[in-house]
Formats: sequence, structure tokens, C-alpha cells
Amino acid sequence: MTYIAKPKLHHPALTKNKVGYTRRDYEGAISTLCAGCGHDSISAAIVQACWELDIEPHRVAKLSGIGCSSKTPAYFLGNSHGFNTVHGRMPSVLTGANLANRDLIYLGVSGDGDSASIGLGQFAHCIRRGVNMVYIVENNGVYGLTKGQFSATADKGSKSKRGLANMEQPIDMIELALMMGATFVARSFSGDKEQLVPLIHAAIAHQGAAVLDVISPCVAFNNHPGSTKSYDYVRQHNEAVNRLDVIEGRDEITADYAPGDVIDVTQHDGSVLKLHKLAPDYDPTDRIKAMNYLQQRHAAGEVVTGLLYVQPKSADLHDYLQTVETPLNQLNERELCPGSVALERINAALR
Ligand SMILES: Cc1ncc(C[n+]2csc(CCOP(=O)(O)OP(=O)(O)O)c2C)c(N)n1
Ligand code: SF4
Ligand SMILES: [Mg+2]
Repeated sequence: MTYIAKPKLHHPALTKNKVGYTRRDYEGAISTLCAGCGHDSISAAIVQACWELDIEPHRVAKLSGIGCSSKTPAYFLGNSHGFNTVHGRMPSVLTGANLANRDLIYLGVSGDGDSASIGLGQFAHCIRRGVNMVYIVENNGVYGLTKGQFSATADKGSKSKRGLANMEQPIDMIELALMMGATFVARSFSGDKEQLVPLIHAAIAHQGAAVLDVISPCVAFNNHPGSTKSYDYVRQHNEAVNRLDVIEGRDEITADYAPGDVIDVTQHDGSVLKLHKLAPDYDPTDRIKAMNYLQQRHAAGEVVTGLLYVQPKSADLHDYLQTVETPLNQLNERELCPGSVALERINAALR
């Protein structure tokens, strides 16, 4: 059974957000993933972030490919739009949907197999096009759904459950996202909700391609000694460069920071990212330095997490294509069809 609906009845005393929904209104069906799977914690973080952001569920479109990770949209935002695509093809379906209706919030959820193997080209191209989306890679280093083969993000030398060492070079989704021009890039850990929820907040508020690589241990096939994607390994090697508070235009700033400890980044929608620095020299607005830093720390066996890069004055695919403000799917026939006189003029110009 892959889809078990939750009871519809809610306790009348549940707290509602500003748009009148309880947290439960952002949940989905009961998860059928293995107990302890990191992906379930990411679903819970998405529910939390959308509820806290007062997003009306019908304003979100969640899209995924194939894999345990790609099954998770069934387990959150049960009242949102959803599209489960063919393996590795989520980015192109998301791009098409975004072009047709720019008014929705696009949430792409994928796995390291879905995005770093069969869907690698799609991953790269939707980022370089600047599609306005939050792209979450639920990264466990294996193909969980097909019983734990190494994926392309598995570190060289890391061990499989049966003790075999991976001999191939890993693909780092963050470095690739930076190289492809993503304007918001972050890494987190499914076991660190305090870090993950604000990052999802900030990524949703960001206009442009936002990529979140979330290390999400697979308890069935990749949570043993020798794995670099296990709960123990990530807890022991997690090097967070910053902690994030997202201050919405309407929120009061309550956090107290020592001067010089915090970088303020104002995003397109007016939200302010208050980045509490943990690595004093890390500058999340310098793409090249971020890439160098990530490579150095990765070579030392560390998992760098936090908001790794943000371009505050970002643009998206609609800006590049200069599309109209009205979503294309709301234009009427008169607006879409210029008429025979205009067509004749265009044809004449081409003769
Ligand atoms: C075209 C195609 N090729 C191969 C498969 C088999 N397959 C299903 S899921 C998967 C990989 C899933 O790995 P990942 O995206 O990392 O998800 P996880 O299960 O680890 O969350 C593969 C290879 C498929 N379903 N379709
Ligand atoms: S096989 Fe792994 S990835 Fe799939 S549900 Fe189980 S723990 Fe999660
Ligand atoms: Mg995987």
C-alpha cells in the first residue's frame, strides 16, 4: 500500500496560521517509507515552513521524479498541485509548468539518483535557465528504492552495506548548482530541522533557481560505518558556515547579535536573511570563494552546511524571456492571437 489517507477530522483547538490553516492542512498521506528515513524529516520541514509562511496550499505545485525521495510529495501538502514525472524528468515538467503559470510556488523534490544520474542534464539545464523554483535533492548516496546501489553522489572510498568500496568520483550537487548559476544554494541535513526549516523559508522567498542539497540518510541501505551519508558521519563531520533567521517584512526583528557576527541579505520580496556567521571568513555572496571553500572542506572529509551562496538581486527565466506579468495560462484568445493583419506584417518582414 503506497497511499494511506489520514483522517480528515482535525481537533478544533489546533492553532491556525494567518490564512486560516492548521499545520495539519499542510500534511499529506501517511508515509510508507522505512521508519527513520531522512526523507520523512524533510517532508516535515516542508510542512513546517509552508505553514509558518502562511502559504495557501493551492498556491504550491510540487513535482518529483522516481525514487523513495520522489514519493514524498504524497506525504506533504496534500492540498497542493502535484506531478510525479518519469525518472529524472521533473525539471523539464517543472520548467513548462512555471512558464505556463508563473504565479505558483514551484517545489521540485528529487533524489541523488533522480538528479545526479538519469536526470543530470535536466538538473543542470533548469538551473542555468534560472527557473524560479525550490529544488530539493534528498541526498542519501544510494538508489534507495532499488535496494541501495551507489549513486553518483557517493564519495569515493565510502563503503556499501556489504563492505564494497565505491571506486568512482562523486558528483557534488552544490558545486554543480554553483557552476550552473543557481542564485540560491544551500546544504543541510535532514536531522537538523532548526537549520533546514529557515533554509526552506528563504529558498521559497528567493526569486530564481534555489537549490537545497539535503543529506538524508537511508536507514535501510546506507547508514553503516564506512558510509559518508549516515546519521553518525554527518553529525560528526557537519561544518555549518552560518545559521539563518528569515525576517519577513511584517516581522519584528527580535534576534540579538554581536556586531560583525551577522550578514543581512535583503531578498527580492523584501524578506531579510540574517546570516549568523559560524565560519568568520565565509562570504555567502562570493560564488568563486564558495566553490573553493567547498572543495577544500570536502577534501578534508567535512560536510559543509548552511546558506552557501545567495545572489540577492536575482532574476529568473521570466525576466530573461521578458514574458508578461499575467500568467500565460490566463491570457485569452484575443491576447494570444495577434490577428491576421499583424501576422501579415510579420510574414512580410521575413520575405
Ligand atoms: C527509466 C528508469 N530507469 C530506472 C529506473 C529504476 N529506478 C527507480 S528509482 C531509481 C533510483 C532512485 O534513487 P534516488 O533518486 O536517489 O532516490 P532514493 O530512493 O534514494 O530516495 C532507479 C534507478 C526507473 N524507475 N526508470
Ligand atoms: S529504502 Fe532508504 S530511502 Fe527508501 S524509504 Fe527506506 S530508508 Fe528511505
Ligand atoms: Mg538516493
